[in-house]
Amino acid sequence: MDLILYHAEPIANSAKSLIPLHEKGLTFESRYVNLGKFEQHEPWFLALNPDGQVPVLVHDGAVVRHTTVINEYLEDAFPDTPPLRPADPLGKARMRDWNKFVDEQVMNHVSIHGWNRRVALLARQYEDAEFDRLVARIPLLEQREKWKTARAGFDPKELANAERKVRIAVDKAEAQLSESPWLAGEMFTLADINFFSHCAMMLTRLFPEIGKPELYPRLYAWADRIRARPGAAAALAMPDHTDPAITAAVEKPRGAAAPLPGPPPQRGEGASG
Ligand SMILES: N[C@@H](CCC(=O)N[C@@H](CS)C(=O)NCC(=O)O)C(=O)O
Repeated sequence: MDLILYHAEPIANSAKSLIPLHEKGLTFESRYVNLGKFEQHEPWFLALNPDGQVPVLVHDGAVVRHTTVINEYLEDAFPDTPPLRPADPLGKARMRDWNKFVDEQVMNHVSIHGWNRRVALLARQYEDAEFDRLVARIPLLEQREKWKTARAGFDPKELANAERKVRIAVDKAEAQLSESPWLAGEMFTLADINFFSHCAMMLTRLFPEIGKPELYPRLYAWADRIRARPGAAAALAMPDHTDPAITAAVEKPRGAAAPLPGPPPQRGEGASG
């Protein structure tokens, strides 16, 4: 097999590269990396990605890292497959404008809520000494600190600030979708995949005050259109190996014993990057 993707559950960064592979109809070998078991920090994986993060693409033996780079690489390397990037310079610029926004101003703010909900449970599975041993192997200082904070609990002020940033991003997407059917214009692109994977697909579960279809009707209709696409649906249906007890705990709406208004979490909202 000349195309391999190392990835975790189909959400966040892993969904972001699994969706293009499926949308483009590319045959690839899926190699699952269990983040809950810290496999991404084992020496064999660090040889592929010294950052110790998924996903990683290997094409004919060459390693490609970072989702936005991987996704554009697929556009360049497989020009005869269905495009997910506009052909014209302005269309490309609009797509990259959204990708830059998601990568720099959305992803991390959603992520700390995901870590607060899910990764915290993974981190608390371990005794202190074993956790310290696992964390000591993490190559990126920031990720080391993030795992420690997930175990100890994030600062409520930091969580509130992140939620504020997410609301700004969701407002921006809703406004854009009143002007065009997709974020970068008339075409479904990598920008839609990016915002969906890093924000929209877990909005209801992580941010019950924001994630309501009545507040963001265009965004919810857009997300439904993405979920209905055969390629995206196939990517989102890829196996979820999360411990069922953790999934059950994670899928409870945040801070609520009783269900909150809004639709039930969609499939694939359970895990997090
Ligand atoms: N810049 C990287 C970020 C990748 C990333 O943050 N991956 C997460 C999964 S969503 C991960 O591997 N987390 C595990 C860890 O950091 O230990 C990309 O775009 O691929």
